[in-house]
Amino acid sequence: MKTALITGVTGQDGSFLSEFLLEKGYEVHGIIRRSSVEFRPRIAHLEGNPHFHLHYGDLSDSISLVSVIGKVRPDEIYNLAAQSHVQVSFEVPEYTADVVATGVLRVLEAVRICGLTDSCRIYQASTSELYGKVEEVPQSEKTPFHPYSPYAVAKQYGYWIVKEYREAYGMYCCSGILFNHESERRGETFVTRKITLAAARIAQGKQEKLLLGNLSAKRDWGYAKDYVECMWLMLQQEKPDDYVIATGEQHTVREFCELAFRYAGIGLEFKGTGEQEVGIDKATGKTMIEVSPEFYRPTDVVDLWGDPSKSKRELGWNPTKTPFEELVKIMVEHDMKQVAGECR
Ligand code: NAP
Ligand code: F7E
Repeated sequence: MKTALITGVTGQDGSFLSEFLLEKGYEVHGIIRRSSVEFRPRIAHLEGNPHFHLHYGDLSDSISLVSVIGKVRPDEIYNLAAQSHVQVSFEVPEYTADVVATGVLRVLEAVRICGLTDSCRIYQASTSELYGKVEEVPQSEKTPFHPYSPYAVAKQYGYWIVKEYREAYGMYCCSGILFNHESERRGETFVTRKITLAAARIAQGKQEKLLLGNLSAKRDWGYAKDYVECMWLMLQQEKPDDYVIATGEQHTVREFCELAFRYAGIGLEFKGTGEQEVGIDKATGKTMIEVSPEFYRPTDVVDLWGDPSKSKRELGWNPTKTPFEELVKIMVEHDMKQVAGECR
């Protein structure tokens, strides 16, 4: 039986990955932070499982990492912990750098200190945000990076330090360059979940309007549940390498809104441009969506589109298992039920 340690176990990806590894027969350990609220909704259903174990720790605290890694002695580490919100990274850049950049170094060094250099395989959660102000479309493993936010600059350090430890110490560590992946467990301030929750609330008369930022930003959105399989596949290869994980399809925020509202029973039509653009209910003429500069970023990434050829070819992964339409449907159906149970 293999042992895996997941940092960021309470997050969207950490929760799906825990389920995936438990099903594969792994002993799964996760690192959690102390919080004043001891309820972890995404993994509550796993707590109590005899093969699922939680340890307190923090990516900003080397001692806790050495202590947990030394105790668990994992075969595989999935480093998913991060301050993962791009817009928030402009407000807390130093903290973001500490966790997202130096945090990766701390995990790698903890593995060395614990004498696991030759036995422990490490997955690093890299990101399409590395391409930032993109230098070509679509983006592949060969596309140059141009990070465009404090979050992305910190992730670039994580990417390079993983590559460095691979070459300097022969460690089996690799980066998954994952494009946006979403789900019914996505944090509520990321644009997709903000839209599906708002569509559900508006359809049920619990919210008047939705305020959004850049409606023209384009993303390659996949389903998180499919993406965690790739993290595992990357650690099962003969040699460590870096892979782009994406669907190969691109949509705008505006298109995501149209589809989500359609699944919630509202036909939307967009009118106007820039800050004057509005999304109108075609049936009633009522404004459902407005643009608010509050959600603009000092620098915004607007053209992400991944080329998953290498992961398809070498990992045997299917990038279109859950098509875009299906992803939006899963999220809206979930949120229609969640909102129906909410107080007004
Ligand atoms: P998420 O839902 O925001 O989860 C982040 C996780 O990191 C949470 O478990 C959080 O714990 C934990 N964390 C934050 N700061 C920490 C710290 N200082 N020490 C220990 N744990 C800490 O993120 P996600 O969407 O699952 O993404 C997982 C990883 O993939 C992240 O590294 C993200 O940057 C990266 N990524 C995500 C995407 C995407 O589209 N989802 C794409 C590419 C890369 P709390 O619950 O205590 O806050
Ligand atoms: O923004 C635009 C916004 O916050 C997507 C993280 O998981 O994926 C995620 O980062 C786009 C941006 O995700 C709103 O300007 C418009 O262009 O959902 P998001 P993100 O920034 O792409 C990458 C791959 C990661 O690595 C990150 O960890 O949507 N947008 N209006 C908006 N975005 C938000 N959040 N809120 C709005 O109202």
